[in-house]
Amino acid sequence: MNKIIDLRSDTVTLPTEEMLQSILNAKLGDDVYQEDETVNELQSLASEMMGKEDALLVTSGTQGNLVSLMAQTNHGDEVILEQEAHIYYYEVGGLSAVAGLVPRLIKGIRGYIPPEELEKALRPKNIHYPPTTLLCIENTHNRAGGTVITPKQMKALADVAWSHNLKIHLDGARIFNAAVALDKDVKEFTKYVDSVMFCLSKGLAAPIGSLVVGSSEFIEKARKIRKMLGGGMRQTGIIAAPGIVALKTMIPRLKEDHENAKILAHALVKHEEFKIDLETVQTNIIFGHFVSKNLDAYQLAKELQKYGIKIGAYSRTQIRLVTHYGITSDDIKFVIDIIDKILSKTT
Ligand code: TLP
Repeated sequence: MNKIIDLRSDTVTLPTEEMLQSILNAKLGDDVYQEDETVNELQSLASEMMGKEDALLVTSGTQGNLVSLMAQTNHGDEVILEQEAHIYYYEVGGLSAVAGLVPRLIKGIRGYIPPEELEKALRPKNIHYPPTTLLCIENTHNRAGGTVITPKQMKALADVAWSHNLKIHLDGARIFNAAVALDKDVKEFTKYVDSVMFCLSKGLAAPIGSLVVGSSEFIEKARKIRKMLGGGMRQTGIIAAPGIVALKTMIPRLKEDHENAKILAHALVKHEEFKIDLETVQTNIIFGHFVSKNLDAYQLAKELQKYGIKIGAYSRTQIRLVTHYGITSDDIKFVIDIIDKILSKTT
């Protein structure tokens, strides 16, 4: 069997040899007592890189977002999100089911809420309305196709949100992809938000874990909520050690993933069946539609599987392909050749 080329997500990345070695050498302790030296080192590194006071290791991006939302709001508050936000779309409704929040959705442009739309959505104080206390931003924006929200755009949102006393939470699962795409320090983005969640286990290839960062006061609350949600872990250094390697070694190479995604997207749109807005292919995600008389997106995914290629098919037309560590430029060439072959047979 050929190598499996798994383009369903960058969550499938496997740890590097150095990450696996780091687990064996990690200094461990009980992290509920905050005595795991490796966790403490990762949290210091994360807060320094993000330009915030403190950080907290959490099990997943979903847990990190939930913990952050709960620490930033009170039960019953209204939270503003872009219409296709991961927190709203893919996190099992935890924001309402667990955090007791009312989502207010605003349609964005390539994942970006226009500041004037945010301004319009903010209602004056009135006995009938829930208090609006939080704005969520997602960068890069997953369902918009991995699009980048620039620091200038983030500032424009922060100017509106902060002037109305809203807190801002960044779902920065892939914030390093945004930073690498614009060749900017990640702090250029994070300075316009109060809290950030970012993932170690996507493009950075660590096996497990995400971090939440923000002020010391916010992290103190977040730590308690994480415990309530069952995320108080013990010798978590075995998760933190590969996370440190991820932050120290894996960020610059995200550029390769972005180049591979562009090459692949440009090759796909040569076939009229692929409807992909190339302007959205700014990082490692290709999100679009596949429309053909003879084959739907599910069938295309099945055909590709025969050659060891996996893609995301989300509906009869909607597809997603994600490049990442482990996908080489030769793999991309192979995928392009196989798609040419399948489409020449079926059309
Ligand atoms: N996204 C996953 C799936 O849930 C869709 C993926 O394959 O892309 N924020 C953003 C923007 C994300 O894309 C994800 C994961 C998360 C949060 C949640 O992270 P995890 O999977 O660690 O809970």
